[in-house]
Amino acid sequence: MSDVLTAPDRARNLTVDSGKYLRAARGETLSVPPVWLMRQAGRYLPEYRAVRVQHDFITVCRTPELACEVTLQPIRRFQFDAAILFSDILIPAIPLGAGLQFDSGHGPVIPHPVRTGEQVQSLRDFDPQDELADVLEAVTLLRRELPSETALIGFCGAPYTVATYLIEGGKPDPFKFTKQMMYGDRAAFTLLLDKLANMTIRYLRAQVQAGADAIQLFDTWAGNLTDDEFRTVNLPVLRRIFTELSDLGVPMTYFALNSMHLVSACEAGASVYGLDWRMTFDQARARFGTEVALQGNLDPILLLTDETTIRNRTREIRAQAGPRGHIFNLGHGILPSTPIHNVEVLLDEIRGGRQ
Ligand code: 1CP
Repeated sequence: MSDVLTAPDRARNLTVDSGKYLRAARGETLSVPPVWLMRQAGRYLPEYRAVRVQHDFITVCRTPELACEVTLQPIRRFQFDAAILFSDILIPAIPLGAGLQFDSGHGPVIPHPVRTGEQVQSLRDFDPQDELADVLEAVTLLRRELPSETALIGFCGAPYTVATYLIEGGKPDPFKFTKQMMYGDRAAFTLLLDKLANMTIRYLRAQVQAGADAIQLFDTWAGNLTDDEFRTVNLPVLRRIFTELSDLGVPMTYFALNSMHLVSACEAGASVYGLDWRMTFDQARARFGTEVALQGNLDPILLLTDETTIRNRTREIRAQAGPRGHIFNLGHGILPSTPIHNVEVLLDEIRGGRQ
C-alpha cells in the first residue's frame, strides 16, 4: 500500500495530527505552543560555522547532503517543532539567469541586475524539477531524516522582496532602482512580479511534492511600500500564489517585516501570518481575524539579554497570544551573536520541562 503513496502523501500520513506545528497552524488549542526560530540554522551555531569553514554558502544550499545536515543541526540540539529547509530566497536568481554571489563580509550580489523591460522579458522560465532538483532532493532527504512529529517548512521569497534584490543587484538599500521601475515603468514592474509569482507557485508546489509539510513566503521588504502600493502591486500576486496553492492542503504562512501600516496584508489569503515584534497579538487578531493562526513574535534582540528578561517577555507573549493557533517564533531572524544558552532558556521557559 505504501508503495503507491507519493512522498508528500507519506510525509503527511506521518505528520498530520501528530506534530504540534501542524496542529497549531490549523488553529488548534495547545497548552504548550510549538516553537521554531527564523534563521534557526546559521552562524550562531558552532556546528554550522564548522561546515561553512569547509564549504561556501551557495555550495551548502545546493548540495543536498550539506543542506540536509545544516537543517538538522538546530533540530538535534533544540528539538524545535519545525525544521526549515536550508536554502535562501535568492537561490532561484541562478536559474532565472540573474546570477548570485555571496562575497564574504558583504551581502548577496546579483551580477546581472534586472532594470529594464527587456531584462525582465529575458528572465528564464525554468522548471524547478530540473534546475532546482538539488533543493528538492534535500527536501526529500530531510523528510526521511526528521522525526515524524517535526514539520518540514519549505519556503520562497515573496515576489516583491525577490524583485527588490534582482533590481538593485543586491541588498535593497535604499530601493532606488526598485522605485524608479515601480513608478516609471509599471508595465515592466508588474511583468517582473508576475513572472516571479509563476516561479514561486511552481517552486513551492514542487517543494510540497518533494515532502515539505508547510510553506512560508518571506516578504522582508514589503514594509517599504505604502498600503495603497501594497494593495495595487503586491496583493494581487500574493493572492494568486496562495489561491493556486490552496489545493495542496498545507499551512501557508505569510511573513512581512515592518508591516504595521499594511492594513490590506490581511487579504493575502495565507492560513498563518507571521508577526514581527512591532505588532501585538491583540492588534494582529483585530487585523487578521480568528480563522488564521499567528506566528511570532519575540524581538531577536531579547536573546542578547539575560535570563530574567527573556523569561518575562516570553511569558508576556504567550499570555497575549493565547493557547489557540499560536506558533512561537521570533519577530525576525536569530542574530549570529546569540548565545546558545539563551535559546535554551527560551525553550525551557516555553516548555517548562515538557516537550
Ligand atoms: O553562512 C552565511 O554567512 C550565510 C548567511 C545566510 C544564511 C544562514 C544567508 C545569506 N541566508 C541564510 C539562510 C536562509 N535565508 C534561510 C534558511 C535557514 C534558516 O532559516 O534556518 C532562510 C529562510 C533565508 C531567507 C532569507 N534570505 C530572507 C528572508 C528572511 C529574512 O531574514 O528577512 C532574506 C531577506 C534573505 C537574503 C539574505 N541571504 C543571506 C543574507 C545575509 C541575506 C540578507 C541580506 C540583506 O540584508 O539584504
